[in-house]
Amino acid sequence: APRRLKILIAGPLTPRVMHALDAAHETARLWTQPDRAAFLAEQGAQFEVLATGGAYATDAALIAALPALRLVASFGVGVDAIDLDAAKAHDVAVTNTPGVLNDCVADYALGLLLALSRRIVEGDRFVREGRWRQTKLPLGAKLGGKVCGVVGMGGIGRAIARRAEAFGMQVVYFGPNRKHDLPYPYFDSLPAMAEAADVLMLSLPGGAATHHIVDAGVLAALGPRGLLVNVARGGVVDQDALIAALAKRTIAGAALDVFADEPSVPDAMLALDNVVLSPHTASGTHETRAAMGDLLLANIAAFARGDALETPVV
Ligand code: 8YV
Repeated sequence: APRRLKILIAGPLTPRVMHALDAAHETARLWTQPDRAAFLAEQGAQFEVLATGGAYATDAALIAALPALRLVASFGVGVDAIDLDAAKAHDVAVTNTPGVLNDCVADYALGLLLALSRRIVEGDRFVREGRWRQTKLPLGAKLGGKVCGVVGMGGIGRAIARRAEAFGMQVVYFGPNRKHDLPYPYFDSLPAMAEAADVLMLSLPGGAATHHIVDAGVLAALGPRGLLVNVARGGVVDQDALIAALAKRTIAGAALDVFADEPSVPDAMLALDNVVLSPHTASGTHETRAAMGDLLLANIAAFARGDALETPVV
């Protein structure tokens, strides 16, 4: 029989996931503790599992405060909020929820690109504000025939590439490795790909290795007709450089689901008319969030049975 585990829940997960954890295990909620440090000092030693998500930091201090910890099970594919070195050093396994969100995140990335290139959000405001009677919405830009540069050709990048092809775009990609099973041209330099591309679609992992990989130089290379879509992490873009590039129109526009310091969006960004803003919701469908929750629960269930984890992060 699977063991009942002592599970610490780092922050609010979906109600269904929390209900399932409460029903099968002994749980505690870290975010509701009035004194987090005192709670961890008194009770931290009992938890074997930390159930968390991309918005909650699992840093070295938290891992050190949980000496019995053996599993960090995270809701979401991105693990940049987890100190993987500290986890490894303390012999803590980490799982995430890859694969199940690829289609919805890619759908949303193309939705953001269409919203930006075809001025869909602007058009909605235009009609609501009664401007249709006086004037016309400015023209947009066609996607077909343009070059779509995918930055990070993992599961999400591949799903974006298939959709971009269906829109008649030519796909190219940048990442640490060429993928030999893909027909698309590969670039080993991001500035060189930005120069060649009309659109940059960011679908790469966040964290130290990719911090500000999209900098002022990459934006300059993308050029005055270039469009940027980010469904990855805010930290992969130098946000100040992006605001400057959008304000000076050294790129044409951006559509952003992620930001440097969520949920804060700088006033200078809010003031721009060539950016579409979205509240980190690319995976946010009933179906995908349920599948992500199921995978998180399946990893914890495998751990409780002593079986191999479903989706360990390597
Ligand atoms: C989630 C995400 O909304 O999977 C990810 O990495 O950013 C999103 O799917 C987020 O992680 C929820 O915690």
